[in-house]
Amino acid sequence: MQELMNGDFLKAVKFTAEKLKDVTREVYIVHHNDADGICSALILTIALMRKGRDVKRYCIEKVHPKIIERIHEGKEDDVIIYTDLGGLALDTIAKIDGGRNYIFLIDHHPAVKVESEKVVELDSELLGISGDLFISASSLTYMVARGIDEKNKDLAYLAVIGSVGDYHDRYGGVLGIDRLSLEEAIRLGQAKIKIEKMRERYYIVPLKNYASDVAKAFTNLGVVGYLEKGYNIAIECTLSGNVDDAIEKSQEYEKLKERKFKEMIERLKNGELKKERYVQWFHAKDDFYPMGVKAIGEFCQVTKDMSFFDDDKYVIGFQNVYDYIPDLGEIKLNAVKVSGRTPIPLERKILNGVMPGFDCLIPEASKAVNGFPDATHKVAAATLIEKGKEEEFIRAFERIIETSQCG
Ligand SMILES: [Mn+2]
Repeated sequence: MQELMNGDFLKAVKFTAEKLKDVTREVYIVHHNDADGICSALILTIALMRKGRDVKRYCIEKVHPKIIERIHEGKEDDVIIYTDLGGLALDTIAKIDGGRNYIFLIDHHPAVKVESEKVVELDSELLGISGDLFISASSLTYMVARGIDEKNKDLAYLAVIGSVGDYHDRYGGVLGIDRLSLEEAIRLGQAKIKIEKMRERYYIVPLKNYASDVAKAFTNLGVVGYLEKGYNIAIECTLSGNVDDAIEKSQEYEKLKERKFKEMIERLKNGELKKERYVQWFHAKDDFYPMGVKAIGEFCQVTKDMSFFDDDKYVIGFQNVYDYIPDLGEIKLNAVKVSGRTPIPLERKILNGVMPGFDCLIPEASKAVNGFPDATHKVAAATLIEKGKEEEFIRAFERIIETSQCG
């Protein structure tokens, strides 16, 4: 598989693996709560377990300075690996750590470059491989695991599940390095390709289920069951080789989500949706529990074109960030997650340049209330603001449109 990859990438993978190979320190894995993050954590956990290392994991939704502080607090000369998140925050992570520990980043998201003796940064985007399509965090950790020990090649099926979890099969099948993980899994008899409606589906032999079903279940457990540590069910079931229980539990969470979303829709129809001149907004407060803050974005996405929303107004949803991280305990974040979406007619106006996009509106409105813009695209965006500043945020948002500050 090596002759197909660029030299710098392979070198960086090898370097990371060499550094992890004979580690004798305490190892902590910080990972994202979706299927790709869960599979990345699994691959690293198993690879290090096989080296006789016991690892501790922290599953988080987002990197936030207060969360980083808590993770690094009291640790000295330990190894802390961030995977499937952290790329853009690596400078903050390194700064908060202050050189006390060895930090590894194994990520496929855009990242800032950090040069430090105690930081090992393996980010596919920085090495010219698109993490959006050609390599999942799981495929990347899989390459590292193989570098740690050749016998870890039998973790290929986990890389396939992670890749499918990030929808890297959206053009009909997985591509690039994800494809190499898949081919390895096929060679080892772990995966079989089935063509269904012009698309590939991957049957994962050791787990007796399709990758897409396992991935969906893992993301559900991690996201909908976040505050109840649903991700641990995914991890334990995979380690025991029986994911049927994980799939069943995830279906319960799926039902819970549907019920919560339905209740919220009713409330919005019954007057909880506030309409301003350009914006229509609502606050889910703590009512999506135990779902993490991804819930508000998903809710806006699935409801934005329903008839109770005006089709020419921006949709803004707020959800309280819990002051509690399941693996870390209480952390006073005092924050609210803001999600923005647009009904299709407004989306067209934005894409035609008639109305400003969230890519300008959200960062600008966040700035007005000292928020942290997160992911901002033209027609979908998210940010974190301080609790209590919701109305001020909406006023700033309206004002920015009114004064054509965003064109
Ligand atoms: Mn990912």
